[in-house]
Amino acid sequence: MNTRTTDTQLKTAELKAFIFDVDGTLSNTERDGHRVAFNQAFDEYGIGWHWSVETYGELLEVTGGKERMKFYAEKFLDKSEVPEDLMEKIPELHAAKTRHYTELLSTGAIPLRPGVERLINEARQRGFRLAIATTTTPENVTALLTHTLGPESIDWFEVIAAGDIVPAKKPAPDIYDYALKEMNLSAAECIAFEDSANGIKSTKGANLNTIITINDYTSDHDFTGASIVLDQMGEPDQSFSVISGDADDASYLDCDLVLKLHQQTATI
Ligand code: XBP
Ligand code: MG
Repeated sequence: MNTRTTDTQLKTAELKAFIFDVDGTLSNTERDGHRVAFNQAFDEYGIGWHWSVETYGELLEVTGGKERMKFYAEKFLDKSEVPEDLMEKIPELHAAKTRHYTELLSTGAIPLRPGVERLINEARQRGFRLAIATTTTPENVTALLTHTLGPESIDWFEVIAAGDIVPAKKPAPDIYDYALKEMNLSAAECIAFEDSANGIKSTKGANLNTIITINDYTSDHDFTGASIVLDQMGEPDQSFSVISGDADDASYLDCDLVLKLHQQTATI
C-alpha cells in the first residue's frame, strides 16, 4: 500500500490554537457599534451622510472602515454628492469614527455573543493558544476585550492581528497568514472562527479549518468549506442550531466539539 501522503489525502494535525475573527463573531458589533460610530463621525464632520441598517448591510461587502467609506462614495453616490476633499479627509474621519466606537464600547453597550467567553476560558484552561485576526482597528479590539473580558484579557491572545497590519484586508488571506507566521504554527494546527463570507474566503485562502457562527447580516452568505455553520456558539442552557454540518449530539460549542470538527476536516 502506498503510504505517502499526497496533497489530496486528509491528515489530522494536533490542534494547538484558536484564531478568532472579532466583528460579528466575538460580538455583534456591526449594526449597533460600527454603524452608529460611522454616523456619529459623519455628523461631527457635517458631511450629511447617514448609513441605515439596510445600507450598512450592503456596505459590509467591503471590509475595513476607510475602505468602506471610499466604496460608499464611489459606488453609492453621484460625484456631486461627494465633498471635494473627502478622499484626503478619510483617515481623519476614520479616526473620529474609532473614537466614537471605543467610547460606545466603554459604556458596556455591546456584549460578547453567547458562548464566546465560556469557550475562550475553556480553551485557556486546556492550553490552547489564542489569537485574533480581524479587519478592524487594534484600538477597537482592545476596547472590546477590555470592556467585556477585562483588561487582562488582551494578554490571553498571543497575536492580535488587526487593521492595517497587512495591506490586503479580508477576503484576502493575508491577516490569517500573518497570525500563523507570528505564532510559528501551520494552518493544520489551528482552527478559525468566523461569521461572514469575506471571513471564510480569508480563512480558506490561508487553508484553515473554520467554524462559522452566523448573524443577521451574514445568514444568507455562502459558507462552502466550513467545518460547521451554527447560529451561535450556545451555552449549556442555550442550545445552538446547526445550519449545516454535524455536531453529533452536542448542543453548544465546547473544546471537545472544536477538536472533533478539526479532526474530521484537517488537511495538510
Ligand atoms: C470587520 C470589518 C471592519 C469593521 C470596521 O470585518 O469589516 O471594517 O466593520 O472596522 P471582520 P474599522 O469581522 O471580517 O474583521 O472601521 O476599524 O476598519
Ligand atoms: Mg466578522
